Amino acid sequence: MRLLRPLHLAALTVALGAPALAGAGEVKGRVRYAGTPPPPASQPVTKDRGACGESAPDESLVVSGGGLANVVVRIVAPGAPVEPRALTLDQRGCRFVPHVQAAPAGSTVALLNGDPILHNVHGWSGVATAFNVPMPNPGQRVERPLARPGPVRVGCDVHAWMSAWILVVDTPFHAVSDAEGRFAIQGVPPGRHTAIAWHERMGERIATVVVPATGPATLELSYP
Ligand SMILES: [Cu+2]
Repeated sequence: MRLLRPLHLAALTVALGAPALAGAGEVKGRVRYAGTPPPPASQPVTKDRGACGESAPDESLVVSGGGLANVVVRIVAPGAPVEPRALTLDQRGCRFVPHVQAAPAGSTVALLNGDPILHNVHGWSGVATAFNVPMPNPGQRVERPLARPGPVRVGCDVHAWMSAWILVVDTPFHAVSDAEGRFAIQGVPPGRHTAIAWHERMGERIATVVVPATGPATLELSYP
């Protein structure tokens, strides 16, 4: 029994240390939409109604319970190593899914056609074409690189109402707000950081967040 005692002490130390570190490096919070949002809008579907339905929701401003969805929140971290990721942008019922996502430069996006009709996926970096992919076949999958930081606006040349955004970032620390505006970013080093929020219609907001050595940091952001 005497030999076991140091092991018990070690286990106790780990158990006591764990709660203090819970949430360390996490930046979480909510993006609020202050004021009364405009009523949800829809866009007319002008062709392929069999596959696309009668109307399509306008996803450019989605507010639920005062929270703003589809905001990319990122933490500025020069020199932090970034891991390229493999994104997926599906097309279902003549909508892009998801509407907004983010990834570091050097990542790839796999374009999928989940519909039984022709789509033509057209990505724009500002006024320059980032990719332009005709997708006539159901189940078709085509990968394209996301080379440099900045917003990529994605449309379909066949269906004018289709819209998605990919924010290509230069930091590993980023997240997209959910339907209630909530977000959580993991692994942020302790210290004072600049946070940048980006929304496709309302642009950027800048805030400061202090990440403690233990426990999470809370970041509240507000539009418009
Ligand atoms: Cu289309």
